[in-house]
Amino acid sequence: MALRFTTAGESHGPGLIAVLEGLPAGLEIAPDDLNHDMARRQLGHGRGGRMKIESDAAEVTSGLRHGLTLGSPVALRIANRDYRNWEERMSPWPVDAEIEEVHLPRPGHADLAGVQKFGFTDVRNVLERASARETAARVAVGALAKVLLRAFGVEVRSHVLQIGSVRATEDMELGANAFDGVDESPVRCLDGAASEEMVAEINTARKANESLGGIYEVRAFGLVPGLGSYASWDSRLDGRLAQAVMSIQAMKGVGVGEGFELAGRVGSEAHDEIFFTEDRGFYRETNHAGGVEGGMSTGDPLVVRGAMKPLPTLTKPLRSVDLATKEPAQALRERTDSCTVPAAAVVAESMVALVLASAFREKLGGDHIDDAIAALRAYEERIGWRR
Ligand code: EPS
Repeated sequence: MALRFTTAGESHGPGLIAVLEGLPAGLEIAPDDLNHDMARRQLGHGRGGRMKIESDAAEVTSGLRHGLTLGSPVALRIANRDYRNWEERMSPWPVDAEIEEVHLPRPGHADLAGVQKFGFTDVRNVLERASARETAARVAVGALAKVLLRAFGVEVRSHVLQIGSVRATEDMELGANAFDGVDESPVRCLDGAASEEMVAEINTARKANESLGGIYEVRAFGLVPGLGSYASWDSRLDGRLAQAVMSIQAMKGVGVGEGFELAGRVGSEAHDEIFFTEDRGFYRETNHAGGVEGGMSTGDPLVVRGAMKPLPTLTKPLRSVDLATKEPAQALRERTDSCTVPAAAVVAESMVALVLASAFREKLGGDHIDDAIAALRAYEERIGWRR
């Protein structure tokens, strides 16, 4: 059984829904497991006015009883508090009021290709679903995946490496504990000096009606070798991670380990040599590969990076064309965030957690969490895994 999830919901509609299938029974979940990550996603310097309206919390409507999973689909609902300001414009049912259509597609957004594809005249039919508001639902199910991973001894963490032109110092050796204070940085960056420069760069960009992108990194600790498989293209762990992270709104690049940097190295400096001692079993002293070889986890920390473009909703809009008149016009001008890289890193944690949790489910099976843990112990024993 793999994990599967789907989300539904428009940004200014009544709310978001997520359904997660494939959790084993008997997994203990607390409300804070969900709401803590949902609150983390709302933070970060550079968010706009919407985050003052929303205070995300997930209502569980199925799949849990008295704090334990039932092995049935878990359904979650997150209300959009802003819906009260949009009821007529976003009503699921016909309304008497005249609703003005949006005809000014934003370059870089789903707007133009979306109306062409679905045959709409109103860009709002596209932008409401294309909006990154949807990531609140992903984080809710991702939080459940993290609870499952924790039962297997796995932690998923993230930090921001770059915002605009400011790059933090990098350290491939960072362990899980290094991330403990990361949410205290307003940009979720572990490098204090870079953190301050990032905040300043966001402030400058905001004053100039600009937006900023950046790069974040997700790491997962406590894995075992052999999650995913080399045997079929679509079971490769790195391919699945790339799709999961790339599917987050505004992503333009994903790397595993040292990713694109490896392309310019000679082979002897790109790979992680293998050693063995009775004490440690098989181990490597470097992790250029970011914990994946041949589409499988190696058991070393997983390192996945995502590159996010600057948000395409701008307070000083770019040139576009009015869909109704075909005349040149400025793109839609809307309330917006100026930088959401810190939040995107939290979303990427969730997506990575969902892929890893699914790979564990495929490998270990089990209807009850205790079956899955017993299968994990048996596997660790078989391969002599000592971490
Ligand atoms: C978003 C635009 C902004 C963001 C939104 C994503 O929303 P609004 O148009 O309501 O101001 O705040 O993000 C969220 C609502 C969220 O929860 O992250 C967009 O166009 O993608």
